Order: sequence, then structure tokens, then C-alpha cells
Amino acid sequence: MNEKFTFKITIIGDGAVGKTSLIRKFTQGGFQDEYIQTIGAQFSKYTEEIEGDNCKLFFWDIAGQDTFHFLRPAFYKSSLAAIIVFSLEENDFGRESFKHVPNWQNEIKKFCGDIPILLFGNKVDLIDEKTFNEEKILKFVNKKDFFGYYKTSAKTGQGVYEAFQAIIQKLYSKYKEISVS
Ligand code: G3D
Ligand code: MG
Repeated sequence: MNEKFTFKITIIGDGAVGKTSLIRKFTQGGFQDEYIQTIGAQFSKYTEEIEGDNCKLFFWDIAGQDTFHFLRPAFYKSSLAAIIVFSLEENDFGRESFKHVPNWQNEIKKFCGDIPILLFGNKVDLIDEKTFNEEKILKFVNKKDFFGYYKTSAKTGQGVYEAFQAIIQKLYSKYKEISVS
């Protein structure tokens, strides 16, 4: 079995922004989907064949917020990429979840070093995209050097496939290159 393309991707963000729902929405389309819950964390396995290589992805998602702090190092260990999720909702909950993004980013840096980080603005179905002012978010995204920013909805599925594919393709090309050179 080729273990070269086994990727752990950690998904983090405030409670109730939709992390678990996003993973479920995305992995549902895969032909292999497992959802395993452990203490403090749960992970989903997803398999995809890219250019004839069998890629195995493990999406790690924190179960319960703020508890199990002592497990954080184990939770982050060996992550090759991370996804930070916030909610686009125009209320205190949404705004707070965006305000906390830098904290999550620092935590990832602390435990994982310099790995690609994607930002998902979730629950896009709950906003009016025509009137929504995205300027603040886009400025922040550019300044903070994210690998990408995607608006998603775990409810309608909008943007979910593209967003996850972006990180999978990125990891695949990165590790393909390493294995060739
Ligand atoms: P978490 O894993 O980040 O804590 P969950 O968040 O995936 O458990 O989702 C929290 C709540 O938000 C759930 O509602 C879920 O259905 C809802 N949700 C997640 N993503 C979306 C989305 O894109 N759009 C909308 N409208 N709702 C979403 P409940 O009511 O089950 O707690
Ligand atoms: Mg969850």
C-alpha cells in the first residue's frame, strides 16, 4: 500500500460554525467514508484517486470546544494542512467567530509550523451575497497569507466541493513533487 499520499487535515474554528457539517457534506460524496469519534476529536476518512495515485485523507475535527486542552498537541500532530472555519452570519456569533480566526491561526502555527491554511466562511446560505460587505474579510485574507478563502454552505453544499478539492490538489502536487525529486 502506498502511504505516500496519506494526508491529515485539521479543521478548527469556534463551536457551531459548521466544521462537522462541512466534513460530513464533503465526505458523503466519497466512496469511502468513516466517521470515528474519540476523546476530544473525531476524524473522517476519505479516499480519492488522483492521477492514478490512491490518496487517503483524514479530516480531524475537534469534538466539543475548549475542553481537552491537554489533548491539543495530539490533535494537531502531523497535520499537513489546516482549515479554519468561521460563520458569515451577520450577528454577534458570526462576527465573533471571524474575530477569533487569528487565534486559531496562531494555535496552528504553534503546533504545526508553517503548513497551508485555508479559510472557510461558512453558512453563506444565511447571508445575502449581493449586499454582504466582504471587504474586511478579503483584506484580512490577503494580509494573513492564507492558501485560499472560500465561502461555503454545509447546508446547500455551495462551495464545499471546490474548497476541499483546493487543499487536496495542493497537498497532492506538493507531495508528488517531493516523491519525484
Ligand atoms: P461545529 O462542528 O463547528 O461545532 P456543526 O458545527 O457542524 O455541529 O454545526 C452547528 C449548527 O450549524 C448545526 O445546527 C448545523 O446544522 C448548522 N450549520 C452548519 N453549517 C451550516 C450552513 O452552512 N448553513 C446553515 N444554515 N446551517 C449550518 P443545529 O441546529 O443542528 O445545531
Ligand atoms: Mg463539531
